[in-house]
Amino acid sequence: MNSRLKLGARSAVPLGMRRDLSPAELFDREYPAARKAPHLAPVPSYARPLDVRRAMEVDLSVIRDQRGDLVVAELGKHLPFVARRMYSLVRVPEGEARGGHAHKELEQLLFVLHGALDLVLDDGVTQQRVRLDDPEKAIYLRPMVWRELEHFAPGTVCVVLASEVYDESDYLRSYDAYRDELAALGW
Ligand code: T46
Repeated sequence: MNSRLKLGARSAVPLGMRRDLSPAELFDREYPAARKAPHLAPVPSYARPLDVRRAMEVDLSVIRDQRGDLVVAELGKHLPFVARRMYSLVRVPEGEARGGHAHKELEQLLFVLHGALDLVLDDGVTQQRVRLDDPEKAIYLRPMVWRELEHFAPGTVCVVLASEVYDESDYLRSYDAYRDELAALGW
């Protein structure tokens, strides 16, 4: 009788309390809050904040052996959102710049698979230039970070994982509109 009671009590303990949560389970628990208030959300444990608010650096995992390096970006370990789209910037002509916009809601993880570029970030107050030249280093951008990409080295391959499918209405493509949106949000 007693042992049956104990068994029943044990099975009433929520799943997450009985063992360590996996990175993906931790992500599921913490992410809804981050999504609701990205300007207040804590920095994920695996990310380092940059000077620009809502922008962070993430070290991807590398598995090295004699066949080469395998670089991993995994949900809850390096990737702070569910990726619904991937796109890449390739064959960028010398001297060309890209970006020049912010996103209202989109989150992104950017990294270069090959080559190098300058990512110029701006949160409306602080600007920061980050040289991306290492496939093991990624930049996580929460919403409302103005970005420009320039000084692409020849042959650069830049990959972006994005939290949403393409939606032009998510873009703020003028810096004035970006500043107005920041003011409206009170950020
Ligand atoms: C970003 C930087 C790093 C689509 O139709 N689907 C897509 O998924 C994307 C990303 C773009 N487009 C269209 C929209 C434009 O008509 O492709 C055209 C070129 O896009 P855009 O001028 O925005 O490209 P970039 O390189 O300036 O910016 C892109 C991303 O749009 C943006 O989210 O953060 O890369």
